[in-house]
Amino acid sequence: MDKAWWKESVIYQIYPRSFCDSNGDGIGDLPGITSRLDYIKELGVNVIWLSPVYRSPNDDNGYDISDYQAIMDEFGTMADFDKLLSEAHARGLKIVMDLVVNHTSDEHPWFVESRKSKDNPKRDFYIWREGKDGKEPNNWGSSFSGPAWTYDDATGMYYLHCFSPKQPDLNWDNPAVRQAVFDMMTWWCDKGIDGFRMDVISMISKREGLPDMPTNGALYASCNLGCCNGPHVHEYLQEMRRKVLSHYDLLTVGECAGVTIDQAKQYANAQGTELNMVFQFEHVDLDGGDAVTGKWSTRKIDLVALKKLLSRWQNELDGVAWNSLYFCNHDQPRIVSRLGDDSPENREISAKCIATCLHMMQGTPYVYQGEELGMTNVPFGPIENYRDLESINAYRDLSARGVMPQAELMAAIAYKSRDNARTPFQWDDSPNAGFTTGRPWIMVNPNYVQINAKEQLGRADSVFHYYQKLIGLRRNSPDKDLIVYGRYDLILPDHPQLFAYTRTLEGKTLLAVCNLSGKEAKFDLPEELKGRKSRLLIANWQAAPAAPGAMTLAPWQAAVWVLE
Ligand code: TEU
Ligand code: CA
Repeated sequence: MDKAWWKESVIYQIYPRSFCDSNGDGIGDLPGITSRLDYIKELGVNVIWLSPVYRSPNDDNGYDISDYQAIMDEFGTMADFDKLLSEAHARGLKIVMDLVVNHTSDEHPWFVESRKSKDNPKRDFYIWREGKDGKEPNNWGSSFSGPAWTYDDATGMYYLHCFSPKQPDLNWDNPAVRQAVFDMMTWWCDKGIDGFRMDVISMISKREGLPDMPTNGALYASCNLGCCNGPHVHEYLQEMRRKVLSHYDLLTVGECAGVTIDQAKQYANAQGTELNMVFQFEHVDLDGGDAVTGKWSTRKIDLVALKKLLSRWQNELDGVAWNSLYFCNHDQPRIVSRLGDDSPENREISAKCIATCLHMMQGTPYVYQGEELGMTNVPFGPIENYRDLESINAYRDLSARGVMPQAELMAAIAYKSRDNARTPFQWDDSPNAGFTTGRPWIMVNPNYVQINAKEQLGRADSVFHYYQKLIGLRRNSPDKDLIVYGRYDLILPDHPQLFAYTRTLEGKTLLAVCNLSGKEAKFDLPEELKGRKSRLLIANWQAAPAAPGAMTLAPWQAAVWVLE
């Protein structure tokens, strides 16, 4: 068991645009974040991950960067960033930056140059190809609808963009691109930041020859097929490790679309030649549609499938790599509305149940802003109320092509839109949830009157205080090593309601039992765990027994015991 601070950390993700607005323009900003550091500290996490704060035309809310070494005007200045960093450090909070280097904005000076002429020195910073028979160079599609290629008049060629046309993909096969990225990373490290979350880093090495890929009946082949886990990705990450990461003590997590367990063992290998850990997508893809509808479906996650999948990640990475633990981020709908029950009766207990299930696993947990309050999906209504380009493009594309009935499409967008995670943080019950004194850039969830931080801070049994307790157990309690490093074993693999598992370390066993269903569930202690001295670690109901035994769990009940 190799110990590391990043294995013992809990990370809080901030989506700056929606966290706290300090100047009334309706957009969250850096001074707003700084003003709320005490809140984050109180939750008990030790690391903050900031979604991108760099200069950006905001086609994709900062994931389209036009200057990596400047702050987005709406978020403040570099002086505001330096203040945030030093105020965070003063509180023992580390700051991890988002690193978006699979692509830049089309307004980045590199691309502005690159598109000018075929012999421009920056031409090969991006991926340019001639059309084929008057059409795109291959059949790849963008993750945000339409083709992954856009024709550029200036030179009569196409450039590749796995995301929006305003996010051209960098050409990582060009050593000058790699060096420019490494220099930029070094500049941030020298500033004193504490790590990187690397956006779609699994996509930087494209398949040799950019071949057509299978469409599986869709209009285009998913560009993931041509870009994820490509031929040189590990080589480039090892170079990044040698040239940048190895010189600092950082937390690194790669967002790895399309990553398999076997690939993750390499990306997050225990020898430390690449990244600390990855974000995998298999569990959040469990409720997707087919190749044509993509993620747009209202299907629910099958619990048995979820258990088997997460357990495989737990077991296979043990000792050879390291897991990240997440259900929520700025791209995912709210987990209480997805896996739990967001009705007034069950919202809090189901949010706590899901949190228990995730936080007692092996890996580094990530909490996305508002998750710690049990914030829910949002009743957006008509498409005009959405802001996310993925949702808006999907609406246009799928409705134009009549892929599914209109009502079904709107239901799928309401259920899955990334905007569900992006409405303003609910601070209190004052107008606009205390997020801004102005007009918020995206609607506020009307349930802020009931669900807000102020109310929860003042109530001992709130979701906030439950997260605080879970995080405290992992960060500083006598059972910390067991929670962070213990071996994971799933029990009752086929039980349709209970997600139950043990964690074992040096003769101590932790038992987590979570009823992830809206019905009562019967549990019996497995023979091999009987007869041991036990104590209750945490539970989401008052009368949880001090020792586990045969019992009936009410809907959404969860408890954790330690058996000595
Ligand atoms: O997301 C990458 C990614 O895989 C997403 O396209 C994901 O599949 C989708 O959001 C699910 O609906 C990263 C960022 O997290 C996302 O916010 C960016 O839009 C994207 O990269 C492009 O930078
Ligand atoms: Ca502002």
